[in-house]
Amino acid sequence: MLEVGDVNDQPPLFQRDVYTASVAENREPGESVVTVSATDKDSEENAAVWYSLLPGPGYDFFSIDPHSGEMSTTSQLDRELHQHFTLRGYTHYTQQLITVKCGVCHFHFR
Ligand SMILES: [Ca+2]
Ligand SMILES: [Ca+2]
Repeated sequence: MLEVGDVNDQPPLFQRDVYTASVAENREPGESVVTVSATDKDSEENAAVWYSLLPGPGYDFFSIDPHSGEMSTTSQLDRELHQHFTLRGYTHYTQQLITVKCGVCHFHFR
């Protein structure tokens, strides 16, 4: 029997190029914003995906979980200072860049 091993020949691909999200101002840091997702058609470790944000304006207000792709805030946002952010995300194995557009909305009292 010849065992056929998987070769890491498939790059992770995002399902979308642009994600839009909104987050309310004055929330505690750690507020979930959006979860981005890329899939890789290889097997097991060859299908691992690591997510990152590209350094740029406003990116220090957000962090991304490298495994889950969940983006969250790292500090409170003030709509009077920032009404929206445009962030770029990528995976470590491809050059594909995604755009995450995040609006900051007013807190709604309920
Ligand atoms: Ca493969
Ligand atoms: Ca792969």
